[in-house]
Amino acid sequence: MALTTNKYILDWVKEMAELTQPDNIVWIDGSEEQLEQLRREAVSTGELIKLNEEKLPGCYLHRSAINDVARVEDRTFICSRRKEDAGPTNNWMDPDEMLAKLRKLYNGAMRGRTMYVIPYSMSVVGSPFARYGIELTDSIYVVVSMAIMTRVGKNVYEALGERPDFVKGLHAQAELDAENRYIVHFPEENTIMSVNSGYGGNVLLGKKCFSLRIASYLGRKEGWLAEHMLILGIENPKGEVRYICAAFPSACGKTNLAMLIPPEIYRKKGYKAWCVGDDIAWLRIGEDGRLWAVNPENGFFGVAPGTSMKSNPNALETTRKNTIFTNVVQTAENTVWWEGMDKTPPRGAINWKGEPWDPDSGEKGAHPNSRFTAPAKNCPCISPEFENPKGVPISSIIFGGRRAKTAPLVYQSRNWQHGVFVGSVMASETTAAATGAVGVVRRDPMAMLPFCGYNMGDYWQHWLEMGKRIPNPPKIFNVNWFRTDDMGHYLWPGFGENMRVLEWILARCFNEIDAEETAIGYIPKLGDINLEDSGVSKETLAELLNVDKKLWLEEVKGIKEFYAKFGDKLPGELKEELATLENNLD
Ligand code: GTP
Ligand code: SPV
Ligand code: MN
Repeated sequence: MALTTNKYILDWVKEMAELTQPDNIVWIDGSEEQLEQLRREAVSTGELIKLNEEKLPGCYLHRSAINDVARVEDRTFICSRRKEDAGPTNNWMDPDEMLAKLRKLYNGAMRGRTMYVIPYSMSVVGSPFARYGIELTDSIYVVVSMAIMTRVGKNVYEALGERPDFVKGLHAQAELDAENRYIVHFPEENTIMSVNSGYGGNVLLGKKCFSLRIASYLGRKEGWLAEHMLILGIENPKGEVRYICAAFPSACGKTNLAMLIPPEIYRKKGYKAWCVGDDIAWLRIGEDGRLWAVNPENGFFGVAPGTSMKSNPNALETTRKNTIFTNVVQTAENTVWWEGMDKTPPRGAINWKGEPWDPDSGEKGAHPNSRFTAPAKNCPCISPEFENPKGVPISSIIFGGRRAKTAPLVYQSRNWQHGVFVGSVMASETTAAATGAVGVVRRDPMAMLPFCGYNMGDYWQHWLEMGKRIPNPPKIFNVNWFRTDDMGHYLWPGFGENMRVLEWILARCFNEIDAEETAIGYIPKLGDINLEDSGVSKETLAELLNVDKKLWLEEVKGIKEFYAKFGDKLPGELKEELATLENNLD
């Protein structure tokens, strides 16, 4: 039975059901009873595997199809009416043409299956930040995952009333055919359509599709920002909490930084770290003239490999109950394992593909983009402000990526405009989070290349205009945890040790420390990064902070090529900043 009288929802569900022809329609109410019933059903069909209840209570394993393990950027479209509104970095097709193509793929796709109607909220229901969505799907995995990642429940219908302003999402698994897989956004219609996939990033439509691609479009219209950023609070010994946002591309360290545990020397002094979000931030200008951030999500869809008691104990702890694991190793005792969890791969286990796995074979047991879907409230360091509808005030915005060379450990921009330039020229090595080559350096402005729902040139302009409207803007920095020596070893220990860099960043934000000016911006004075007990020598720090002019002149060439794609849409301010950089390097 329908759980709403909202005519826009009822009409749309009816229309989509006529197209996809499911045998039944089930209205999701968000209750634990209904979710439990669905989990049982999914276990009975093999869609979910119940894990060891004693060791991992309430946890499940899911395996996606072997050809369906990551986001598909080449099959992701922004179908605005005008091509120029999607811009040179997005795939585009005329909306009518795309709809005709999609209708064929959806036609009868749910025959013999059930359509689930999921009402969900991004951020706390009823809060001024909250935005609502309805996702239609024929996958129980999607229903139970959305119930972790977002706020699913009947109260969404109450909050929405009879209004039409919800994001429509249609997902059908269809044949899981990679050749006909499409992740399509119609920003002007508030609509998302996903077909032929079952992988989280392509089908949990509240996440990248809504909270970044659609929300970035809304943010531009309404004067706010939707960003691919973690939100972290650092509490100092005086008990003051200062908040940062950080944008790193996929699989470049957001979840790890968001759940950071400060090194012992900091803990002893009374420093603490609080996680507000690990992937997405919605930012607005507060009445006090600062920028305020909320995390619209309710859970973490985190990278499993590399997560260990050493690298990220908080993430591991978060996944010990009520978690869905995707494409990891299933051990003989029905628990989970992945590369980098510990040094002893399990014997007699099953790999991510569901086959018996020999750790000596040289083949990986877990897929490099295997993930956990875990409730935010499980996280030991979840911030007391996590559900605060006002969000948290941001002192610093940090951009960063994976660069073996070129980018120093940290540098600060000279001002907001220069900071926008720094974000716009970010580059990073590609990872397994999207299909395609791994380890290739590409431009990924603000870590939003795959997630901006409109023309990236307009997006930069929007950033520049936001800066003019924020009386007390955050200071903008760039970090690189991934610089290597000539043997390819990381020079910086990373993870919890990144606290040492955050300390400098926050000191800069509150005008508590000097810096050294270079061609690219401000860098720390050698003595100003605390290296006590870090195992890092002053010489290594000097190498990490080195700005190699030759490499940066190469960089300028790359930036020019990239900027050229944007034609008239490239803001003049960014051209100016590029000229300044080139001058400074001479
Ligand atoms: P998405 O969920 O795809 O957006 O990724 P993310 O940005 O949250 O990345 P995550 O924190 O999951 O880290 C991805 C990979 O980078 C993991 O394998 C981590 O172990 C590794 N990593 C994270 N932080 C650091 C660091 O400071 N240094 C080094 N060397 N590796 C890191
Ligand atoms: C990312 O790729 O940045 C992720 C995972 O956070 S996904 O939901 O697949 O986008
Ligand atoms: Mn992400």
